[in-house]
Amino acid sequence: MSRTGRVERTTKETSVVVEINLDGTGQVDVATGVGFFDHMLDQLGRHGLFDLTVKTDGDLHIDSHHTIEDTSLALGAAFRQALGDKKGIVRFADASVPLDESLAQVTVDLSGRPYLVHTEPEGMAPMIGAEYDTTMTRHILESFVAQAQIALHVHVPYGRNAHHIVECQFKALARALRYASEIDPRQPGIPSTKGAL
Ligand SMILES: [Mn+2]
Repeated sequence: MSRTGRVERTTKETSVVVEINLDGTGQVDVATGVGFFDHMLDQLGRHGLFDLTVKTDGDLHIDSHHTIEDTSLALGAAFRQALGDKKGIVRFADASVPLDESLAQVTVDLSGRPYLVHTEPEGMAPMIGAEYDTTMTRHILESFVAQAQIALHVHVPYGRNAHHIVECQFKALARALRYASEIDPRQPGIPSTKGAL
């Protein structure tokens, strides 16, 4: 049974295509037009061992907001689709990933209910490169969570460099999503006393 998702999302602001294979090897082909965001999606696929294709054609003449937000919504929807009925999955996972002076701690429940808790150090640099507004990190996570329908807690208890602070979050997110979505050989059914997730 292949655990894959494919989502096409087109509005007057953006056109997005996302394909994901949860049981991949980290093959990533990403082009959103926003370099730093591509770098983050690359981390997500590589460290999640997801095969991930993302193509976004967005209204970058305005700014990168719609491009980043809509890509994140489509990615969340594709992830949800790939999980299918969630039979046999581990469901809960956490991962801590340092990047030099910064640390990210991510905990996830593939619960069927969207909820985000997110904290970052105060006083981050407002931009990474010319196109990535650092307040977008929370917006990416909110958008992903809304469509993936997961509970996601992301904390950066300390860090200084904005690039490091954001990148360690995507690496830890990748690892936590990988472990939570893996098949648990001891757990044949849907891991919920409700019988559904
Ligand atoms: Mn928005």
